[in-house]
Amino acid sequence: MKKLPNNIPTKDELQKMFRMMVTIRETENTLLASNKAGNTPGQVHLSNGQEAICVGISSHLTDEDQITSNHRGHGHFLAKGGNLKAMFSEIYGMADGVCGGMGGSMHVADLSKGIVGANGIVGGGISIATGVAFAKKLDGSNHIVVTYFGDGASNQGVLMECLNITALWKLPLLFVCENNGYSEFSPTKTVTKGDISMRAKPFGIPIWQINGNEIIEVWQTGQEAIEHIRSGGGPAFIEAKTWRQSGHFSRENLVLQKPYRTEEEEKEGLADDPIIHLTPKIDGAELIMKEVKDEVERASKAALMGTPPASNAAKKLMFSDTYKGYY
Ligand SMILES: Cc1ncc(C[n+]2csc(CCOP(=O)(O)OP(=O)(O)O)c2C)c(N)n1
Repeated sequence: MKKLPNNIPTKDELQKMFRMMVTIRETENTLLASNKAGNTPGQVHLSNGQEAICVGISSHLTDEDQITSNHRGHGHFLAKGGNLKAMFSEIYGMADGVCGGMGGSMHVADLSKGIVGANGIVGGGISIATGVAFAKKLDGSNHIVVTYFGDGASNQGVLMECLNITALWKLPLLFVCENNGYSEFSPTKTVTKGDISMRAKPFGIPIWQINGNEIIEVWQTGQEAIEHIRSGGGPAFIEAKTWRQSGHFSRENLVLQKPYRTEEEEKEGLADDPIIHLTPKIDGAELIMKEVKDEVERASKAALMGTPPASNAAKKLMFSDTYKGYY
């Protein structure tokens, strides 16, 4: 296990990261309200409480670096530079969404920003990232790939396969496990044995286990891990402990027969909030929060004014020209 580094972000960097964390939180809250109002086709998986992880990591990435994400991917998308209004439009199923309104919440992607995509198949993003990292290695660039996945996904066999090959071929991949305490409705400790990060140990991959609710810790570790990868050292693994404030999906309370976490747990979890931790360090935090609230509200309202894709758009948007003639 690597020791925590002690470099620190500048005041400006901290403020930028605070703004992004608040943007993600406000976006998720708006999506929950939109979901209740019937404006999202299907459910949404919200990342409230987990914002510091993708924001801290993304602050070391460029558009040429790429990420893969999971079903809880709105924050990953925004932190990597994805467009807010285009994401709302996508989740509302509108033609001007970032994927033409065809992908929805679990498939937000924007290749121009290095966002290879969210993914509804648990663990699916890990293997896609491994392929992308292989391509980067073949290109000879020093750009890297980050794959975000949950503690539940770490029990998928594909993680072992990808740890093995990325270590053997020294691929430029940062594994980021967002350990938020639950896999759907199962507390992690009831389905997962041992320290997740230790799964990378037999492959000789450097490991950091951090508090994912402390942005400075995430930023510091992200910088060190990414430097290791960019300098050709091969993959790195960060396990960031956090707590999922929202339900597994937006309106789980409508289908759950009994709660899977106690009131005490909820109270403790909500108090350990990455935005609450960071706020005292930010000058003008209140103003930033207000500006962000207005910006998010405007983006959501503008997205709702869009129109759904035409019915014949499915063929054009879902199949590449390579397969012309097959459909
Ligand atoms: C291959 C596969 N198995 C099962 C599911 C159903 N499923 C959706 S989310 C989820 C839990 C994932 O937990 P975790 O990886 O910890 O992510 P979190 O939801 O906590 O962010 C499961 C089992 C799925 N989508 N894909």
